[in-house]
Amino acid sequence: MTASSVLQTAPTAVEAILNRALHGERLSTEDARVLYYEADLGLLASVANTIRERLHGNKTYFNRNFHIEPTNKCVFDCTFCSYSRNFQPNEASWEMSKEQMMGIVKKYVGTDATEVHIVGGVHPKMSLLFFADLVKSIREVHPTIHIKGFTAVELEYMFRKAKVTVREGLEVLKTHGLQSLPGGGAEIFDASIRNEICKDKASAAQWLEIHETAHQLDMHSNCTMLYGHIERYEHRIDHMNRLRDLQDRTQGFNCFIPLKFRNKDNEMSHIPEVAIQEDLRTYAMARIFMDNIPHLKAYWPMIGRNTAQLLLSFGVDDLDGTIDDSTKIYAMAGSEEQNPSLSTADLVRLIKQVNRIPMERDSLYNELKDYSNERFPDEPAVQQYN
Ligand code: V47
Ligand code: SF4
Repeated sequence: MTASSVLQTAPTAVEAILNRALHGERLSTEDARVLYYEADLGLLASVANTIRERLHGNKTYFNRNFHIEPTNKCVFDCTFCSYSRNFQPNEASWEMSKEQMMGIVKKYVGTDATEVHIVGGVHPKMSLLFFADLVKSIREVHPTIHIKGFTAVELEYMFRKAKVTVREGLEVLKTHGLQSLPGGGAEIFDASIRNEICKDKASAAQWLEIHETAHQLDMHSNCTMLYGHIERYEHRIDHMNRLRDLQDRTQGFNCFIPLKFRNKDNEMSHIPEVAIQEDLRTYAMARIFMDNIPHLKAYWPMIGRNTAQLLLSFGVDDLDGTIDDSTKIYAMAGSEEQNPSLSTADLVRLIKQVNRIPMERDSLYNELKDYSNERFPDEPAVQQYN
């Protein structure tokens, strides 16, 4: 039975809204509120999956990437963050030199990795010129790797310290080789929530301005939402609505990544993590409401590989990448993924196991390779039931 045939039998308010979504109509924030509070999870899943399959069929995207995390020292003090260490002695912190970071890059020259993702704490000594020079050196050593780097929070601080405008700062980084921006730092845009969880860093307006300017400079970016802490559904809807509005103007977002709040070792550890049903609902709502952002990503190092696999039936079409054990952010926040690394064979198996087509992509979602018929020497048999 399809989602549309279920909906024809009992047109309640929820079903009427879902029917409109299935007919390609844009949902209002009030529609989203009704769905979030009242819709049956099974129905939301069915509609989100129908939309996902209309957009991408059975394809599930992944890429081959590695992370560089230059430092975990940070001038900010977000209450949800388990990763940052301030500048007190004896804190478990690191700070990488340019040479150390280039050492990581050199390891990947000649490999199949297509993207480096640079993200870290906000360190006062790591300036715009430091990062422009780093990006330039990466480009020289590895001319084909796509460089995705720096959250809007890192950029806002760097540009402010360098006394340049957002446009000038982005132009400097772009000229040196930066190609796109990751989606971090968005958290929840609502001012009252932001004031509670990350009051001293880039505001919602600054985050949105940096991404809008990047899009105007032909740089693509991702967007995120940190959910499952002190925010309510209304705040999530407002957040997604602001991203949807910006996307209407620029079409520059590649994907949306809902990030589940993890509660280990941070100032919000007393807040329990939400149940898996809440994760499924949030992703399905995102697929239904964000009608102009092409991809929905489940970032498996944060949500865990099993939930990520399940989310492929709730609107998700992208699992990020192989990562190669090079990120610490989520392990430190309590994710079940303590050493996040999946080989390409693992990732392909994860996708095939739920009858989807594993499709390697580049950073801009150009398709690189369909793995449907690929057999790895050590690939375990995939049991399929339909
Ligand atoms: O902005 C920090 C989040 C983000 C916690 O663009 C936490 O492809 C949950 O944005 N629980 C940074 N989340 C990472 C990020 C990202 C990751 C992967 C891919 C991409 C992409 C972007 O991590 C922060 C914040 O929202 N975060 N602490 C925590 N305790
Ligand atoms: Fe710093 Fe980012 Fe952690 Fe906030 S989330 S404290 S900006 S590293």
